[in-house]
Amino acid sequence: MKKRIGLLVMAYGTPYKESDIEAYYTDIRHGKKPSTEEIEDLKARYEFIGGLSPLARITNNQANALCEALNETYSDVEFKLYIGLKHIHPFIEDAVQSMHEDGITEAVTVVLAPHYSSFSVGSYDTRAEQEADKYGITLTHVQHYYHQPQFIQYWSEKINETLSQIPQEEHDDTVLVVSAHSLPKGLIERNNDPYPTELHETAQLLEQNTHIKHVAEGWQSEGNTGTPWLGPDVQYLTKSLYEQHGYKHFIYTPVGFVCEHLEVLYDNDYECKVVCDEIGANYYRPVMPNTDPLFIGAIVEEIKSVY
Ligand code: FEC
Repeated sequence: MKKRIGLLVMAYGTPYKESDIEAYYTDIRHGKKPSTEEIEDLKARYEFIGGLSPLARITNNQANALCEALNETYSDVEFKLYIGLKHIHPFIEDAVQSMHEDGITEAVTVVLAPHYSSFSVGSYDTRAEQEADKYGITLTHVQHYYHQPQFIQYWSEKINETLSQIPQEEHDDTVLVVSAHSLPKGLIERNNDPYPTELHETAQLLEQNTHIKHVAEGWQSEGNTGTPWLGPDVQYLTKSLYEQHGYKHFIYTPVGFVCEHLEVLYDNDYECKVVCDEIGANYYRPVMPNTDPLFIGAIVEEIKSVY
């Protein structure tokens, strides 16, 4: 008889329909309603990427693929999947409540984000813990998986494949931009948060495992809070790398994200591409991990190390 436990997969969440956008954005702003102009701006970005984001669909596919892989890997445990989102239903709390209703007393949690920050993964975990405490459910958290060999292998293969499209003699004129979502700088520094170090280690591992000659680290998708965020921003970085080195090819790997969604399809594929077009350089962005077996395998390995 297998032991039955919960698998709580947590992710950012995205509007399911246009009329969800305002409430979703208000939730991101901790309940403070954005201005009409900000809402219109966000709507325009969603429209630009085709109406809405593919994030909801891909999150479901990733969670199902992970649960299936875990059930194949563990002979003595049966994982039952629950999806809990940060900014839209089913919220993290809804998922924990469903576990309780199903009689689950133990669960493994994982956030669909590879690097740990107390402001990203840590805040998901805290919300899950607070709800689980009400029902006496024990949670084991995966904190990060950026260092897992299969995660690095996924991105390394994609980078080498992209490099193979660029003439060999121009590899010295090619740079890899490794990025994650920016966060407010003050918060990160005051809390000695591991987030910037984890991105740096990811960039180093990619440099060691690929044929790329030049690697730069950047931050993207920063919010508009009037305070400094982690930088350099990828757009600014693109311009300054071009001014300093005259690179002809820019390969963007937004490794802080795990699938195609607004922040990749707009902030990379539109905004960074605009800068590349301006400076006359070529823009490349390999396909995101989505449900690639190497990506799913990386999370399975990390779960095996904690549970
Ligand atoms: O495809 C989609 O529909 C949703 C894509 C999406 C992902 C995502 C991931 C992260 N965020 C993180 C932090 C912040 C902070 C603020 C913030 C604001 C937004 C807005 C949208 C949005 N984020 Fe997001 N984020 C995604 C979408 N994010 C939309 C609001 C408009 C805008 O600023 O563009 C700033 C809040 C504020 O204004 O006060 C902070 C972090 C991640 C990566 C980790 C994770 O996935 O949890 C960190 C995907």
